[in-house]
Amino acid sequence: MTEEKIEYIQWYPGHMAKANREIKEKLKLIDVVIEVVDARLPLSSKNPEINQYTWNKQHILLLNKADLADPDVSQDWIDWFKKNTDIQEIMLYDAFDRRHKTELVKQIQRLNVKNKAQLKCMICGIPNVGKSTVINSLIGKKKTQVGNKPGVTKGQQWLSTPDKLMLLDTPGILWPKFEDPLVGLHLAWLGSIKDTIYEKENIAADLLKYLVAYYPDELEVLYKITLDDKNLPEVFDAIAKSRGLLLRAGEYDYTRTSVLLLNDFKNGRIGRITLERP
Ligand SMILES: Nc1nc2c(ncn2[C@@H]2O[C@H](COP(=O)(O)OP(=O)(O)OP(=O)(O)O)[C@@H](O)[C@H]2O)c(=O)[nH]1
Ligand SMILES: [Mg+2]
Repeated sequence: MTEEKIEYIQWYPGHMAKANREIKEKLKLIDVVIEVVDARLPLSSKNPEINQYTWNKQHILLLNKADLADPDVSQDWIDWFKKNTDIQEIMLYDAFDRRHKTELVKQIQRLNVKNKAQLKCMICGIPNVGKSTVINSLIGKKKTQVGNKPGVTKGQQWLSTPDKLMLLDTPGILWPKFEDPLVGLHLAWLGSIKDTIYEKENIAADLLKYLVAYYPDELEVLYKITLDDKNLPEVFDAIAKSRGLLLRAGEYDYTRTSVLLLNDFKNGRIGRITLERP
């Protein structure tokens, strides 16, 4: 069995089961659950198990990284969540925009129906959606460790904000089984599962297929290529050629081209893109 195969089977690792247990232990203290998803894939990045934590809590859903998502589709998602869930507050969020922070504090305080002196909020979600960055935005300082890869936060941590909130940062958690196999692929695009679980070339090819269909102009501009009626391998070649990613004369380096495409997407360089529609 290859190493990748083993990792695939063990992709719901022991530390996530532990993180899940620790979240359940803290729930009785919590007033507000702030669930964070990635606005570029709001449904795939939403852990269905979090509903078990929120039924008797105030619940806020943040579609974070909204600055990287397609604004038109984001609005459709807000409408969809309002119609199809009973979550109290649903917000587009950019953790680096202070206006969003001000609005979020206002919404949290609006949910303080019992007029508590200090509200306790738990921030949870899958890995790499920006939970710790959201906390830093609410504090106004870099108090938690962040990074664009899964599993940066290893344990829970309480932090207080100038607005008298107590925030609990939690490690990203996934759920043990994806009903839809596409979800695993989507989470690899977001960097929410380790990118060694799938072959990079396969993840990149599926991403490229989506981008060619929905965001052709962005691809043409970033990579200085023309799509015309090129098929997928030809588009790959064109990107490799444009970026000079060659193995030897006349032979393109698909691994480096795949890594380039995945990183450009993860870091928002391709443009404002949403990979899932309601
Ligand atoms: N563009 C953009 N990037 C963001 C935003 N929020 C977070 N990020 C970036 O996303 C990456 C992950 O952020 P973290 O806060 O570490 O994510 P996390 O959910 O705490 O991740 P784990 O602790 O690994 O579960 C970092 O590179 C952040 O800078 C946002 O609103 N917009
Ligand atoms: Mg974190």
